Amino acid sequence: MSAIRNSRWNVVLVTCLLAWCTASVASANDGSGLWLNYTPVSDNVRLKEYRQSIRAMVVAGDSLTAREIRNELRHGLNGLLGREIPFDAPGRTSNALIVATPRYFKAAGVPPNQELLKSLGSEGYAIKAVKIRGARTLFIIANGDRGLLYGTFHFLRLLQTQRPLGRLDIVSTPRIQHRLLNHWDNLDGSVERGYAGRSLWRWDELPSVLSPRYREYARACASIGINGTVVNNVNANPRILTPEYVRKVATLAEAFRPYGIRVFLSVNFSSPISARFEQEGNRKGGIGNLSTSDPLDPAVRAWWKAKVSEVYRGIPDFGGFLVKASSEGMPGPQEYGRTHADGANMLAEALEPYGGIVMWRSFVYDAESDPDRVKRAYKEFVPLDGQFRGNVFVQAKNGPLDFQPREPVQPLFAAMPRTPMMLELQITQEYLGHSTHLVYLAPMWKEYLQFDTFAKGPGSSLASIIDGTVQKYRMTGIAGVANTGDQPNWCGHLFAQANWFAFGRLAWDHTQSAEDIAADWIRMTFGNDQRVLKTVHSMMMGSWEACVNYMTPLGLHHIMQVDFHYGPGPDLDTGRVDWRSTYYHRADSLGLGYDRSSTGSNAVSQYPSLLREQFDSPVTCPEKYLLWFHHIGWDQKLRSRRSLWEELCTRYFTGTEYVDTMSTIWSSLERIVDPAIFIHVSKKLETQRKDAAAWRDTCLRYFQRFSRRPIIGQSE
Ligand code: GCW
Repeated sequence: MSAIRNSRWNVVLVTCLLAWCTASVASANDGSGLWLNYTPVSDNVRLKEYRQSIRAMVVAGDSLTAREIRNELRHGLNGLLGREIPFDAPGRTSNALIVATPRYFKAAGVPPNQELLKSLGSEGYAIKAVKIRGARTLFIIANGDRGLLYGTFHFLRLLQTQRPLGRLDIVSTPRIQHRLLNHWDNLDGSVERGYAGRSLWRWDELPSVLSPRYREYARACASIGINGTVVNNVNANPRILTPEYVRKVATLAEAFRPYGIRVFLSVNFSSPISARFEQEGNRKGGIGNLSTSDPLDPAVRAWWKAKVSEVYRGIPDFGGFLVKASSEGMPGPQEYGRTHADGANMLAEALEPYGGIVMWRSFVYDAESDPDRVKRAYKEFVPLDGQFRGNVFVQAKNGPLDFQPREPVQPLFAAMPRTPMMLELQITQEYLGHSTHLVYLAPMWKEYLQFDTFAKGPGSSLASIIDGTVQKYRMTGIAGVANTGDQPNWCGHLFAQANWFAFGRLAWDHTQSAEDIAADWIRMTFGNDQRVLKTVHSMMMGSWEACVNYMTPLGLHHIMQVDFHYGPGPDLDTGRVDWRSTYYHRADSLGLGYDRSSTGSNAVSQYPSLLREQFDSPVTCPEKYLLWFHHIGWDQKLRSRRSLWEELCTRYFTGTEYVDTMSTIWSSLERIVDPAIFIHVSKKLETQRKDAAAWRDTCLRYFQRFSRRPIIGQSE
């Protein structure tokens, strides 16, 4: 009897356990939905308003993009409003959401304002609440499908963030034309500086197998306004241009196309050279049959023209080439005594008939040209201004060194009035704690975008240079080095998704604030709970400054581990101190910092007047760049009235304490946020705390060898 009872109990127990497991599996949030979760609207007043306003939908047209718009609205509104909203036949104009181009509105007897349409261009949109013949209607209007797609995502965002719809009157157009992700993904599936798993592109399965992630990727990009992607690493494998790989890339392009994402490729400058050369121990081996890739050689030019036409046969809307040449061992025109302009122009000429562009990177630092690395790109490129063909961008990183936690702006941006400059930001956190540290990057990007370059006197922010306002560029562009990989949550750290999101939003409109973008991301990711919003927002907003403080305060730079770029460079246990750290920080018994003033390396001379003078004097130089431009005595007093040494200690402690605080306040959300997400973030924060403390202790103990002063453990 009892045995039977026991076995019954076991069955019940097992059933319960199974049910519990299934439920927890179903509810476990792995972050794969990104900011497009479409969870039910929690505010009942809003929910009622939305349900009343959207009784039906009309999406005009039947293009692939129109179909995706329909899918998105169906899926989004289902989730948000908890009910199926029917699609109505064209003609309906009341209590409906109408997504259509001007043709539809004309046919419905409500011709749209011509001036508005003109201002929208090919990608802009308007979202309006209007009364048509006495009935209330919401409409999204754009001149083409892509505008409608962006407008649709904006509309859904309004619902996700629970905004009122009654007086909607939004007009939005992108300030920058080319808004690209740059993937440093290799053909073997690895990702250079990638911290979220392997590449999203499964080269070995393409073109026959189509991962559902391709579509999801394009959808996520489109939702934030990104319109192009360079799918392979700038350290480009020449094989990307073989017919085999072009077919694979064409399949990706097809998956991305409905979402308005154009594909671009990084190319290797030696591509036309025969592989035979590689076999002979010459690393320049490419995929062609030539013995040179001299850009002025007619055979080389013909090779590129034929190759480009082959690419366009497979991918008719192909975007163009990104090139890293004569940089970090990559081949380039200089090997043949030619200039960057010669190289870029050869490719540009081949691409021009198809409307393709070249993005020629300025990340060069040939040691011969100057002992100070940060000066080298400017020296090589400024003399070439005006020599590039019309479809060439020069693409420069935000700072003159290399994606450091903080740098002053790359002076090249102010010095190329006749060459469209494209800005390259890094979303992947190569130098900012990989996918382990929570660092919200939008405040950093805003600092760069708002940085006054003085290109044409005061008021020449970097943003107004790259959006073409200052120099009247014929084309404009911005790129972000992607932080995506094949991990379920795409970016490794849930909070790293916010950086992908923020990059897209700023690329579309750089005037948006980092605060507003963070608030949107939090609401769209975690829901609209005020406590979560406030807590998470406060964590994010100071996280970058904290990272600067615990890694490289006061203008310090490149003192991280060689190659890995994660922890601090000095290794106190072995006593081995990498040369590069000494090179960049110049610590000695007198003080700390790299003297780039007019009496030092004179890097300040590359900045326009006013900025130059400001940076040149340690008195007027902003403290955040102090040790970037100056060698400062250990006892010199700073603005806080503390000595340099005391200030350094204070900054390191302030940075680490911020991480401790993030960790504490995150714990307060334990029962409020999804348990899986809670654990995921808690673990990351725990590691970040340890890492930040290691940064502080290693750096201070290391610098102490020079300063010979006690470490003062206090923060602000
Ligand atoms: O920051 C450095 C990285 C390299 C990268 C290079 C570049 C793709 O350490 O990994 O190579 O910059 O931007 O070309």
